[in-house]
Amino acid sequence: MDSLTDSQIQQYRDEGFLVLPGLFSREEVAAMITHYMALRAEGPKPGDSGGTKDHAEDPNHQYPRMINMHDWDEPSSAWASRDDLLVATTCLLDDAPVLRQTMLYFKPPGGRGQGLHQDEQYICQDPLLGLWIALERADEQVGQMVVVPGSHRHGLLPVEPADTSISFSGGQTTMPDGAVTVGIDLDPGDALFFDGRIIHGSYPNRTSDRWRRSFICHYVGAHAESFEPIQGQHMSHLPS
Ligand SMILES: O=C(O)CCC(=O)C(=O)O
Repeated sequence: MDSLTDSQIQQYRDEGFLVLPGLFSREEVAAMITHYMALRAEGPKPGDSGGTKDHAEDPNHQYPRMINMHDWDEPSSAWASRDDLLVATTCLLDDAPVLRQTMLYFKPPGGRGQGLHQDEQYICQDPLLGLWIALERADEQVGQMVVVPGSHRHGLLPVEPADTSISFSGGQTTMPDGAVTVGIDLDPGDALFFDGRIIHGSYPNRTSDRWRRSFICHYVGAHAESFEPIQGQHMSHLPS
């Protein structure tokens, strides 16, 4: 891939997200699942997050989300720095991308989702871009990614406590009036690019036999600005 098309870039600007089907091959994502399951089986890693402790039955506690694997795992660093990803993120950020974060969300059968939020309510840099790669089929039953199209244009919104019976994170965005959520079905290897201000998240994996593993990267532009959050607009402002 040399570039995204103008209409792909425009869709990202207008809607706040863009899907690129089949960015990774089926063989690549199968190898990634094998790789990350082996890493997970090694035991705890720095920054693991199984979510709020009030739902001990949540299988995310047995398979906590890994973070910043690119700091200590060479394949993660290589996957997050692939040329095609950097071409796409350069077009969408209109700047040179700098890898800010990687995550591996295992979301086993029965696992809670993540309350709907804006990524800049966690990472105070703008512009920020999320990239979500489906390692296996992600549809409504397994708690696919859900977005509120166009919501990046609201700017940052207040945060509030999430319903931790369905969210492994304790906070969520206060929904603006008229917000409509859309679930994004993805097949293995499909990529979802999303703006750091779009409202997004996921609901629980309601199946008893399907996982919803995903490789997630966040990039900032080389000229991104750091900002101080306004009180009540950052997840750390919620009572713990
Ligand atoms: O994978 C999910 O369900 C949510 C991920 C997410 O919200 C994020 O990476 O910012």
